[in-house]
Amino acid sequence: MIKSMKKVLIEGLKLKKEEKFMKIAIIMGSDSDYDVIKKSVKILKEFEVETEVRVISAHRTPYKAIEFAENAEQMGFELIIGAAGKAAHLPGVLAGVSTLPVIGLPIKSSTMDGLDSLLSIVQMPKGVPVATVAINGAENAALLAVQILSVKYPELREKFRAYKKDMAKQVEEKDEKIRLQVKDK
Ligand code: C2R
Repeated sequence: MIKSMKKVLIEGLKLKKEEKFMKIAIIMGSDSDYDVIKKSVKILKEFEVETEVRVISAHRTPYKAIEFAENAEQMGFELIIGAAGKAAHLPGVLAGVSTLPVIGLPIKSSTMDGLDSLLSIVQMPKGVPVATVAINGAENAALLAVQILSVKYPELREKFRAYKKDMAKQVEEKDEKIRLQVKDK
């Protein structure tokens, strides 16, 4: 009896811990986008943000896209990154249905160098914002997601602060290196 009560308690605690966990979804229009997306996944892993990656297309699987967007919040997601190339309507459709913040990541996958995706994602009509990053800007999509979630999770803000510090340190090291190189010539 006591043993089973303990089990329930532990299960409950686990659930509570999981509930607290930051969780985002990366929805890409095709698996051919994954080469770019994996850079977002890497960063989100570094920040220990739980990330689910799915292939769902507003064009090829429209009902699934709508169903996902309708249920995303209930599934525990707090933010969606929508990544697509060509006529990239996916992030806009997700943002049209869900109230979660949507980051749009234009993928360079056509003969138009990704400008088609960028314009399809960034030129949203008022009322349905999609926070669009650069063409193939997978790292910034992940970092922006971290920054948005850090409003709720202070530990993420601290990690992001450390990330920025480390980035500045790297630039300073490069500056020092190039100055020495030029001086030696
Ligand atoms: P394939 O390589 O599968 O032919 O896809 C994908 O994101 C991909 O970059 C080519 C490109 O089509 C994009 N795609 C969209 C959508 N679904 C797929 N833009 C959409 O619903 O917006």
